[in-house]
Amino acid sequence: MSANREHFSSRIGFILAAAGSAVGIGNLVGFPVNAAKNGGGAFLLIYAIFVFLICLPVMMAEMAMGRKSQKEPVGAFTFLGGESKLWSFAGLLGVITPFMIGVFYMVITVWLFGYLVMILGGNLDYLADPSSFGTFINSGWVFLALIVVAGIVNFILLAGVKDGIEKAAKILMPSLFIMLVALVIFVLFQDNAMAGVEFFVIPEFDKITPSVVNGALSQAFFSLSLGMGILITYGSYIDKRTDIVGSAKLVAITDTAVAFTAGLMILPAVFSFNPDVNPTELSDSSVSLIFTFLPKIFLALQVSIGYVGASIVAGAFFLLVFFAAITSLVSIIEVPVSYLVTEKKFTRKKSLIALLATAGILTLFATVSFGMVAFFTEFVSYAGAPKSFFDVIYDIFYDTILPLNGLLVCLFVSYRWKQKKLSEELAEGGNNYIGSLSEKYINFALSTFIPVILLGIFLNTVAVKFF
Ligand code: VAL
Repeated sequence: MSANREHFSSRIGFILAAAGSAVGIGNLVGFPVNAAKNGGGAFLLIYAIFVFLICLPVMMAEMAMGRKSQKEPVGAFTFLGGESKLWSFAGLLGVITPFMIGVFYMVITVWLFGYLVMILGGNLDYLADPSSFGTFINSGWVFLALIVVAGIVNFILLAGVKDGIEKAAKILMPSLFIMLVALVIFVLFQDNAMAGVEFFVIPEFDKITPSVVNGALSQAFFSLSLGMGILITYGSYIDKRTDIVGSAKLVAITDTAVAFTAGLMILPAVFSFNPDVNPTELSDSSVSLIFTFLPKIFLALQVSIGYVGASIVAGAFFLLVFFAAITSLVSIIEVPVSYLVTEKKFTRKKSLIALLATAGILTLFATVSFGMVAFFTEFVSYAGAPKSFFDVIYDIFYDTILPLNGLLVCLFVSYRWKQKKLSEELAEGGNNYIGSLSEKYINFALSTFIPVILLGIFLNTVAVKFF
């Protein structure tokens, strides 16, 4: 164990940081709408099965790789797998992926921040007009918001693992839980809220198609921060006393519970605040839902609690999503930071400057790819349509590479690092893992059907997205 590697101060610190990474824009906003539109309770069931039977073993494998090697993805794959071109490449993908996901995640976080500030400044009525979104993202304000958000992320990461990442999670996560519960209680007591709950949970098995199943697994993978090197990196910040098996279960339960609870907030709000809205108008994209649909819903609350009241509820919602986005963004950017610190012997400060100069520029390109600069707006064309710079990063790194990275982790721990060593690592922390049903299941699943499923998703996504 490397003596000078900084570690989380406690197991709870690690769990909160990992849950902070997991709980993000994906599950707070994307999940509820996906679930409601694609079979309600039936989707929830499939999603929960995927989280626990497929994602959880991958999560444990990533954490175990990080803790055993005490390194980020590139270091972990080479340290545990020896010199091999294939596995160094897998490690490299584990660093490039979060670097690129960080670019589009940053853009959305910047918009969230902009909306939050505008709502607090009394502009909810302006934002409720869906055309305001296009105006805002093409205005100079986004650059100001970008500087502030990049500043916040830098401030947290510069302070390090314990005083930065862990401390931020310890403050932001409990605040997020409190706001979420307060909003859910408020929403559920409004008239007609139960219609939204029904829309969200009543199972409709006939809506479950192969593409819904595929979407549920991708959603679960993204939501749990898998395939992005994050949990390898966070795993390298814990010591042998931390029980990975138990901690991973808690992270998965927290993430799923937050996603479910978010559904109990968003759908009833749609039904109750603005009864004129037809729920089938709900968009599949989290982005248009947050920025063009929900402000209109919140504004309708002014009839019952006044404009200031409606702005407070909307502000609380945007603050909640912003907190979730910041703890996720921090975890995404920490992977390349950790790579530069561990492999290239940069200081944290120098790593952050290097990232600001590289990822920062790509983020600028992505920011102006919504109409401001034609070159980035119509960057390339595939699948018969022009795509912006933002779209390209999203399609490649969110949709396509994540299952590939997950597949590489499964093959690596089962066939290169070997099951016995994985089991020994997962048995640390006093959990009677060796010989348990969990051990048998995890070894079997990671070496057989999980990689097959992930390969299927990867190939299917390539075919559907790019051809
Ligand atoms: N898991 C997070 C989310 O759901 C990030 C890290 C991708 O938004």
